[in-house]
Amino acid sequence: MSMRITRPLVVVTNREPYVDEKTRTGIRVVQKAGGVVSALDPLLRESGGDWVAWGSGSADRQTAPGGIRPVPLKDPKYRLHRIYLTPEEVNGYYNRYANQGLWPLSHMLIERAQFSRQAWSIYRSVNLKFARKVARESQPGALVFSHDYQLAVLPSLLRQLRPDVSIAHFWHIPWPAFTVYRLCPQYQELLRGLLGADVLGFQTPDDVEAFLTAVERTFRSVPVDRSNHRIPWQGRTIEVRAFPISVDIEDIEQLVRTPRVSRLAQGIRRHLAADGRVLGVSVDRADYTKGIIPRLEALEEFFTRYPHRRGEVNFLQVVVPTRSEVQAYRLLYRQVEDTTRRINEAFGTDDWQPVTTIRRSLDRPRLMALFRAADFALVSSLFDGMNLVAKEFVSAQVDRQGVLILSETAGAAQELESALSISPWDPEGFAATLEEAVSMPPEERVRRMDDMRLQIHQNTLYDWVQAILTTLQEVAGTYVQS
Ligand code: ADQ
Repeated sequence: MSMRITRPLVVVTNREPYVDEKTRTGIRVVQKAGGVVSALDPLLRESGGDWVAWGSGSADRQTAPGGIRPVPLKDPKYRLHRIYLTPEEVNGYYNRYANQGLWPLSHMLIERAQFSRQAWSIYRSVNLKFARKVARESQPGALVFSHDYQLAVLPSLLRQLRPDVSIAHFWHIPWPAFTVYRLCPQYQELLRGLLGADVLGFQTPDDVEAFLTAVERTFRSVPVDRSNHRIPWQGRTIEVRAFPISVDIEDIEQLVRTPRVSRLAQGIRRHLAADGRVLGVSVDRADYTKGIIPRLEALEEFFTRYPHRRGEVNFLQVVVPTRSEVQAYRLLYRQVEDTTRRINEAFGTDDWQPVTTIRRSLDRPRLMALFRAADFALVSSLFDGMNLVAKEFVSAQVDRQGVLILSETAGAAQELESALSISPWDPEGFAATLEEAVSMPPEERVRRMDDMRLQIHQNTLYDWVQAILTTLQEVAGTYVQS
């Protein structure tokens, strides 16, 4: 990626881009793939800079003398600064306040949200630890690009320590309605924390509106400029904008066309779509926001209402357990297994099983081969900031015969308008849409897929980074047209 960065860049995330793990024979480097890492790692490798993150790997201290891990280890291009957290800090900051408080609240699943002053105090002190590290490592006038709900108060803490730096903070998950957001006991402190940034990025225009409303309702004397999405705050003006995150579609297209991935895709079809069977897929972290149980219930409804489809459709879901320290997540996986079993017992025959659930993380070639091979993909999130799986599926569909069924409450639905839209709360409607997908004529599939592919080509992962950093440089007064 080529873009002009006029000042030293510092990226700040909770998770680190490279985790070093001890093995019996030495050290294994685990690269954390995901939107942010895939976009910012190449940029930092090209332009140099710093990345500050929680050092969570078992060999992290070993490979980072003085807390600095060169990236790559041989022939370093940038520095990864690791912050080490005690088990109590991980629990209070990450498992409790962020994942059991802010995560469910932001997805408007309020019954799941739990807050406590003790967890808040740890959350705040870990944010301060991050802020101090960034303050120490940033060069004068640096551009700081920080991320997400784990680090909501970092921007203002950092600004107090280093008024010379410019800060963009990106919120990856939905911003809830104010009536919901206000349920968080620390909602005012969190807003003040975020308002330390110069640029605040959200996934969709709806999130931007909801955030502006929260500021207006909380600080009634602040004249929020709703038409220009600007907030005057403590002598500065904060830009609040939608920057929908995306994927590297060209890279995915190239990958799925390689002989290896093409062969893998053919193998998947031979195995799961033989004899004219239709293959549907879903891929998610085992998170209750992804609507995995409602999706399975919709499939149950589908096979009940359209009995002629029994034996014709194979549904494969790849679910990778996450956040297993939190009980709700452990319970969810068990529920997914139980529901899968129930459907298979109800409808399965000697030579056909409607649903296969695999518990694992697929590597990129296998994941993309699966997306290329599938006839339809189901994304059924209850709420979702964006949902990159939807965009990855579309990107991998170079044959343009697949159908995307997408929850209207996922951020991606605001861009991918040619997907078949469902409500995860409406099993009968969801089942009818599944039937529509399975019986869709080839020309319509191509037309819809072409529309969505064009959309992603027009806003790739690199456009996302570029838009945010350009805005930040404009605000910092350092933007130079290249
Ligand atoms: P997530 O909630 O993690 O991200 P998502 O956007 O779907 O959700 O990204 C998940 C990523 O993990 C995708 O790249 C996907 O391919 C991969 N993945 C998931 N399950 C996998 C499996 N079993 N095997 C291999 N890979 C798997 C948060 C927000 C989203 C937002 C992103 C980025 O919740 O709404 O889109 O950040 O901003």
